[in-house]
Amino acid sequence: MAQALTRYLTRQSVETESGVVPFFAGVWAIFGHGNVAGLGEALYGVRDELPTYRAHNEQAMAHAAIAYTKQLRRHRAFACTTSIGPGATNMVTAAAVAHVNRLPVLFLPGDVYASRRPDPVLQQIEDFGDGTVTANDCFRPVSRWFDRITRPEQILKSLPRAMAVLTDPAECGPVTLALCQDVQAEAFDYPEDFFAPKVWRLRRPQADPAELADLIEALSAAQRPLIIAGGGVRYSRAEAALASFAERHNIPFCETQAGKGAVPYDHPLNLGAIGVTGTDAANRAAREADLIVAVGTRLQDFTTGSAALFPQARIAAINTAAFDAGKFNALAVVGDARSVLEAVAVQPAPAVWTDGLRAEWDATVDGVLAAAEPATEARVLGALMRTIDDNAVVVAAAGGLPGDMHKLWRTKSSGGYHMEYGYSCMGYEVAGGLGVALAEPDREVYVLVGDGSYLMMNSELATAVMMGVRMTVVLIDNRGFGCIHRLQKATGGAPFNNRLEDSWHTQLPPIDFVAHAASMGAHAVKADDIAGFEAAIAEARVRGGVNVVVIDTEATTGTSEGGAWWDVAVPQVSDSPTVSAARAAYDQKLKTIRDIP
Ligand SMILES: Cc1ncc(C[n+]2csc(CCOP(=O)(O)OP(=O)(O)O)c2C)c(N)n1
Ligand SMILES: [Mg+2]
Repeated sequence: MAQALTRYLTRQSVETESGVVPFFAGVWAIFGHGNVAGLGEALYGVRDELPTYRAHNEQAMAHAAIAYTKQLRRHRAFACTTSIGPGATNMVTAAAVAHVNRLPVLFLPGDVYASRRPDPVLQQIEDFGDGTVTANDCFRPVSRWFDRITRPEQILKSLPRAMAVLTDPAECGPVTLALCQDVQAEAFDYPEDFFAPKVWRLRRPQADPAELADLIEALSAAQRPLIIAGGGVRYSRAEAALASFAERHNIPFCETQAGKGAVPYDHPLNLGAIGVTGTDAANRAAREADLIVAVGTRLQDFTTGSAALFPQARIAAINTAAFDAGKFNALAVVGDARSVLEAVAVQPAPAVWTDGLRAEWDATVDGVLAAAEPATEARVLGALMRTIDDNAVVVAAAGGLPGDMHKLWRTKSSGGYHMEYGYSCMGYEVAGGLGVALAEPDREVYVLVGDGSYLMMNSELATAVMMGVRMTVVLIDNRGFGCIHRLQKATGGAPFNNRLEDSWHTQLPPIDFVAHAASMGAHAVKADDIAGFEAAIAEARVRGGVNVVVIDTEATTGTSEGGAWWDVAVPQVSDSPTVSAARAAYDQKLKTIRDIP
């Protein structure tokens, strides 16, 4: 069965702008007793067509798979295989990352014996009330298609279904096929045509004419329309269509984390980031807009600030997924972003209604980035922007960085801003950088990571060295979970359990990140200040390979410019006067937001 499965994977291709390419770029694998003998043996057999890569942590290898497909806008994907039990459940968080971000990854965890002969087999969790439950059931809520292969012939039905999900623009997300250990090794006479080469097409569903007509009517009536560009713009390859739509109609646009950089930052209609980490330009426009055209976005609370930022505006949502198009009682236009944007034409507005906002914010950013001392996260970003290639890719996921980068980063090329913010999963960064470097080996890749995220998951630094990729990790050390410390203070809380100094300790750990990264084979240096940082980045660019540049910043202050209110529930009852004050302010604010209809 495992041999049939791997052979099937090698026969799946996808149509891209640059021709037909194999859909699966390879398989990330950490072997154990649940997959080494079955799937492992099969992977060895197809190693020339479907390479297997060894990682150090199952979650991290899946992060690399996710970053790879995100960077290639879902055109190609990886499979990830693990042993049963801990190897499998290590991957569940990554499955959630893929699920939230609607990204195709094929998860192939080993599973218990279908025959149950050796039950309880090593690493089998036993359910007292249900013989069909295994550890892999944890994948169910984070898979778009889940199946347990308990007979070899089941893959005849399950693999085509898996491919259909992985390549469908609306259903797209992780697929989990839990492979019973004994079944992997079983023989079956599969029909030859099961292995016929198949070319998948990433379809572009057209919108219903009535929904298009509604959108045209809403656009014609709007006085102050604003477009939100989400990740769907990138997945649909609708960057040019979006810019042209905005230009044709004189409509300004702004960007979510996943949509950022679809159109370069300096496009005259680009107001930049929207939401809790948005620019003043975009957020002011959102507050005043009478029609929000949400293109390919999940309208998540933080990213778009949807409920609080534009409580009154009408929303028209263009999305391949009816699920997303129907949020906030929106005027739903279910269809591919590019197709819809190309199909719509209305009388253009005489002028852009947000004139001046963009330039004002641009000047604000200039000010934030310019100063050199002391080294803040924002100034590190400024220094990086001054030093790197216009076509470089920055990768980040959690901590203070996504907020600062969303507002301040000046993305010059599509795909130059790779932010995992659907799940904002700490530990994505280094492994994600590896995935991006594999996806686009000709672009410079910069991973931006906080000390907290780095400590949570750094193992794939060694894999990156081993695989000879080129990437530079910028490690911002503020001695703890700085952004959560600031959130704690903003909600009236006492500084507690976030910065190292505020956490229970007998001594503060003297973590030497340079020595740590160097021990895994990276070239690591510490920059003492912004000037030293710029020099270190310039050197890394010339050196190539895997570099780590560490710089200290301070955890207490974030970037105060830009931003919007975020709904973070504060206790109604507390002995602390600061918490009670924060709650009173919270209650006031709740009166102004879009309530559940
Ligand atoms: C896996 C995971 N656990 C917890 C969180 C919640 N969280 C978000 S940011 C953060 C702190 C990150 O610390 P660091 O990487 O040092 O960045 P900083 O906040 O200092 O900028 C935490 C705990 C998360 N996003 N992901
Ligand atoms: Mg930190």
